[in-house]
Amino acid sequence: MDDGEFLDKLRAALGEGGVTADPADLEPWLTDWRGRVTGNALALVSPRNAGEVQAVVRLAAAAGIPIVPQGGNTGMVAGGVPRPGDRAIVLSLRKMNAIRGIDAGDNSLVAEAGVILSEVHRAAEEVGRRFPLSLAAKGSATIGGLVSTNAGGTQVLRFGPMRSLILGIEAVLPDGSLFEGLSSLRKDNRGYDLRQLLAGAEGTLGIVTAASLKLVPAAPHRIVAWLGLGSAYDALSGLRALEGAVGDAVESFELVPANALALVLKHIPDTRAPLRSDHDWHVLVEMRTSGDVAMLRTIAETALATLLEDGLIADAAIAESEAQAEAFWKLRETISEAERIDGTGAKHDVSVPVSAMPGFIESTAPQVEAEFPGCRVIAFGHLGDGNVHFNVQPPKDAAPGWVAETGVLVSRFVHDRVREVGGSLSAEHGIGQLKLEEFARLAEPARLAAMRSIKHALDPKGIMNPGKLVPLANPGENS
Ligand code: AKG
Repeated sequence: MDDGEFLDKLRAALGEGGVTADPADLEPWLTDWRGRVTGNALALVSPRNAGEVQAVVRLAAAAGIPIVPQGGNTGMVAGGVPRPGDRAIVLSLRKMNAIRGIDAGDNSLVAEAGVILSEVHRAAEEVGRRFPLSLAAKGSATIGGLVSTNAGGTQVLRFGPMRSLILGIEAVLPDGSLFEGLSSLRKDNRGYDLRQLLAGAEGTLGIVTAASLKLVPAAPHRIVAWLGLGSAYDALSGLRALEGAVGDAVESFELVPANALALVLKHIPDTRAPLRSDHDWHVLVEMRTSGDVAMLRTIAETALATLLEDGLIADAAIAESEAQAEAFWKLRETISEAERIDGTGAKHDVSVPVSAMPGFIESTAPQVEAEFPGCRVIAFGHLGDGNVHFNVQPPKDAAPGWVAETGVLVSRFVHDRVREVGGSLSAEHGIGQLKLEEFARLAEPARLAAMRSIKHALDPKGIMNPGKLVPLANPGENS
């Protein structure tokens, strides 16, 4: 089947409005949001329901044309865009944007793949519940992408990543069949967990079309504090002390180094430093309750006073209003954007055992800066999950090709240190295209062999998002 015939068949299945091959229409779908990868595609298809996704998959399977599923295109590893030179179609799930149902009795909500995360938050709040996964891109990230990448975010400390919030999944498998796994059962012990296989599979085993999600009771009251401190070690000791005082009310504990805060203050409008004094490290902490917020505040204030007395923190400000709490969060959630404005660096989303993270940061940062003179490490993020974004900005006078040349060496250096402490090169962003070679270099042979077998068993024609997540047996073919 030639490309023209294939596109005609897609149009017959989806209607004219569901398919475009116009380069101007395609353009925004071909580049990841950081602008690091621009791929090629024959067409963009936009199905309106699972039946139309099935029709597309059957046509693509018959023609041997790969499918790249895309949601909000907010991913960090270029998993949702085609590769340069691909003869593929991009399948957008954004038209599948219905919340199919909410059951407050079951504490569950069923959302189609194209529903935006903030819409799920709003819908849950309307019935007195909440969906406890949040991240900076909540206004554009979609449920299908969040499931397919097993996204993390700022509430993993208490509620775990996306995988722990999935009750069921509906997905179109590579042969065009529909896996109807949308139940809201809390217990289901029928062997292999297909939901968890599809979650985090980055579209390589099928296309997630809807998910049944776990809701938790609303906890409308929050205390948000900004702390100034001297080291990442003190930050972790502070977290454990706070947990001792307020228990699992601590939902977020985000580490922000002075250089990240400085970038935000420089590049992001309407931001200002929350503390009068300067500190090497900062922490944004959020505690939530459905009960007596005055009581939580008193306990939190006492705990923070003890941390000050013990010298674990040097200064603290508790937000006095929702507006101030939002202003604190803006400082944390715009670090990524401030870094992007400042210039693309080598990005690492690493995890190590939580107790090893302060030592990892404090020892690896100077090693990187000594090995690659002029580079600056910006290590921020989810300290309590043992996950920081250990990003390395290039020297001020770096040549335009720095990321592709020196940046690759920096990444190998960082990932080797991560491996030495038993960590992972992808804590929450996935593998996509950008981490594929490093994953192939560092993963245990048995892990890779099992992943390739699963991929081949479910997608023998290799049409589902090829070149993402699963390294080929011959590493030279991955790039
Ligand atoms: C975060 O802000 O938590 C992210 O995942 C962004 C990471 C990055 O920009 O490197």
